[in-house]
Amino acid sequence: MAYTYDDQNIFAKILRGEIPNQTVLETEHTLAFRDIYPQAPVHVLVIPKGPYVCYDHFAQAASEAEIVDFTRAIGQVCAQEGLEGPGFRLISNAGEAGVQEVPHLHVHILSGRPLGRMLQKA
Ligand code: DGP
Repeated sequence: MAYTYDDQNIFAKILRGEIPNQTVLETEHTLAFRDIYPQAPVHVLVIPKGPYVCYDHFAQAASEAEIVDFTRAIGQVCAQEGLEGPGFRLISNAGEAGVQEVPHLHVHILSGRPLGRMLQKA
C-alpha cells in the first residue's frame, strides 16, 4: 500500500509553527513535545519532521539519517525524563485498527504511573 500524506494534519501544522507546542527536544529530523491530553504524568509525543503517515511508512521510506535521528531522539527523551528507573511504554498507533487520530507518525512515551496491561479486551 502506498501511503498518502495529508499536510493539513495537526502535527504538520505544529511542525510549520502554525500551532504552539511544549517542546521537549528538537533535533535535525525529529521533534518531541508534550501531549495536549496527557494520559499519564509523563506523556511525550515524538514525531519525525518528514511527511510520514505511520511507523511502517517511516520504516520503509525514511532515510537512514532520519531513522537514526528519530530512534536516538526517543532515547534522549527517555533519559531527559528520567525513565530508565521507573520504566515506560512506547505506543505508535496506525490506521483504523490502531485507532490513529493524527495521520503523522508519532510515538507516545508514557510513564509516571503504573500503566496496566498492554491491551484491554474490547
Ligand atoms: P493517536 O490516537 O495515537 O493518533 O494520538 C494522537 C495524540 O495527539 C493524542 O494523544 C492527543 C494528541 N494531540 C492531538 N492534537 C494535539 C495538539 O494540537 N497538540 C498536542 N501537543 N497534542 C495533540
